[in-house]
Amino acid sequence: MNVFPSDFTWGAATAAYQIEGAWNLDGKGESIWDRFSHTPGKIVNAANGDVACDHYHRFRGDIEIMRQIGLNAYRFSISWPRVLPNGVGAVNEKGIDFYDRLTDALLEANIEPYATLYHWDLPQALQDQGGWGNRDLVGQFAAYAALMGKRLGDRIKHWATLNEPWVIAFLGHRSGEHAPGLQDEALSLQVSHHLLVAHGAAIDALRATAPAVQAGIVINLWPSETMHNSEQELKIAHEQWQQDNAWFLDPLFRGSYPADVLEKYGARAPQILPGDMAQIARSLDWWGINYYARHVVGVAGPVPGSEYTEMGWEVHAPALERMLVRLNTTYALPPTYITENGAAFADEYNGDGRVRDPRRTDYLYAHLDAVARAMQQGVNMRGYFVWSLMDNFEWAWGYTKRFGVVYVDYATQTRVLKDSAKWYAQTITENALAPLNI
Ligand code: IFM
Repeated sequence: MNVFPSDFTWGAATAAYQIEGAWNLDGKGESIWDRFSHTPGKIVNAANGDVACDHYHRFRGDIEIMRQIGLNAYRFSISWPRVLPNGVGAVNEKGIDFYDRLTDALLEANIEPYATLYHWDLPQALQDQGGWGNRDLVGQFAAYAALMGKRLGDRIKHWATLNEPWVIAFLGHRSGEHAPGLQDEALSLQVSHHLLVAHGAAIDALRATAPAVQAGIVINLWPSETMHNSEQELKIAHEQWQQDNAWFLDPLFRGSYPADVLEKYGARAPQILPGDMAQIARSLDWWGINYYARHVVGVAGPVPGSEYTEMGWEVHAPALERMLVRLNTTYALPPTYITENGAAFADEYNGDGRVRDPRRTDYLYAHLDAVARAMQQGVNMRGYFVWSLMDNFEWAWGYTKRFGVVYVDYATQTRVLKDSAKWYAQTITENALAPLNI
């Protein structure tokens, strides 16, 4: 049985648009996800985040649930248009009040808040001026970061600038399956660069306004592994790693883009201004990895013998251990967290007070075990956040994918702890992986 350090952070994560609801209440401005989800044809079943889990009104009950699970940390995001309806300029005090109350209630419950400044809900007013393709966003994001540092930095110690820049750049601006729904590769590459520069500018802004903060970023990583280890497969896997992961990691931890990827993009490569790379490579107090699955090169369709989640993602925890060890030998890493890890399964609730989700518990067990193994090999892991605290709006998939360790009945907003939440609670209490058969 793996024992974790006594100061290990045990958390759960959510994001504003996925749970808050109250999309136009108390002065909140429109976000690109409000606009996108209200556009016919974009989201499964025409769902939207107008109400979502109604967390805006139910956050105290949700904190009570966190307490029951025994979490010592909660990762959430701040909705930029809730606090700055136009993205810049006039502050919406009622929006700040919400995050004030949430923060105070978390601290009262002895739950450490981990705030993310940007989990995809850009103010629509800024999108109307070109969104992340517009370099002005760098200064505007830094100003937003400074505001939040000033207003909440006395109580929130851990801040992440961005959540998953890969998704923002490429699902939002290349494939178009996420807001703002654009399909332009050169734009997506410029966006990825603006995101990274904005991240560095926000790190400076946070530190300038709240010197005691721990500032970091959250990156989603999908390692590419091979089926037969042939030379050809290894080459493709390497190229995928460079293009998807090193594209963000090298600038952050080395101050340069991978030369092979820049060369491949040629004229589509982003415009980089003097000083940008140093701005991106600011030292970080911590960083988070969101890990769900791996890509496997050399197999068409499912990997024989592997299990898949409702998202169609392979369940394969050993790839997490291998990736953590590899990252640790490749870069000089700051303290590292898993800021998201979890699985969607077709959970059902029959009203008897229990949601039986053994496959999720197995998934969490295997991935936490991988984290523990990586720690034994010297990786400086400080904590783990399950995705997600509760079922929520899964972006283009609407409410059809349930990732929570807490079940949400959307018709009544009833919450029910799934069996996986009970297993996680026991693991947290023991600070060691609980047996699977509880
Ligand atoms: O729901 C998302 C989250 O917003 C970002 N990371 C991946 C999760 C599951 O797709």
